[in-house]
Amino acid sequence: MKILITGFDPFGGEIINPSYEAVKLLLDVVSGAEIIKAEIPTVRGKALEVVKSKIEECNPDAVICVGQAGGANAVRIERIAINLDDYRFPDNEGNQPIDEPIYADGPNAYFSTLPIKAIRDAIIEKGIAAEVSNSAGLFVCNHVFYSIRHLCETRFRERNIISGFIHVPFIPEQTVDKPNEPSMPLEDIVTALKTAVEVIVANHE
Ligand code: PCA
Repeated sequence: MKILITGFDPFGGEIINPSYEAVKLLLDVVSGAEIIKAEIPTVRGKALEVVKSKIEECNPDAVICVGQAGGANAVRIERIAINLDDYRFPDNEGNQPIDEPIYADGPNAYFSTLPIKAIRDAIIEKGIAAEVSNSAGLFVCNHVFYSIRHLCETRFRERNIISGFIHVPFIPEQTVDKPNEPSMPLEDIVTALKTAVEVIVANHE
């Protein structure tokens, strides 16, 4: 089995993004599955281009996109992607769409095709806070999540790729200047992502 896992570059004034910091630390093989890692820009449209070309290049069986959710106190396994861009602030190239559909001809929403509750339960079992989340926001993460699910239902349909999104909290070094914000150690985030991969591999067999 081959799994593509992506993280984002820093945005919103941060100098690191825990999503890619954690993705980088995953081993290249987890439970016998080949792990392909990619960093994607926090830029509307461009982020998807990177994921799409990686899918074309590597032909994965599963795609997990990971992003930072400042303010989260648990790993959030996202359930649903919405066909809407409504950015509260500009992305890394100044794009700030307001109430614009991502695909004019797409359905209003897609569900994750990852085993979200099994992933949540397995992460909690390792002593790390995790929850199923019913909103990935309306910024670049939701944009990528929706677009990947749309591609998996259309252009890549015959490949039977499962795909979904996981949001992760800040890591402690990001909250030194914002002491009221929750954070999670990077090693726990890495363990959570590794656990998600293990569950996906176990479900695939
Ligand atoms: N989080 C943002 C975009 C990039 C990231 O890591 C979001 O939640 O939309």
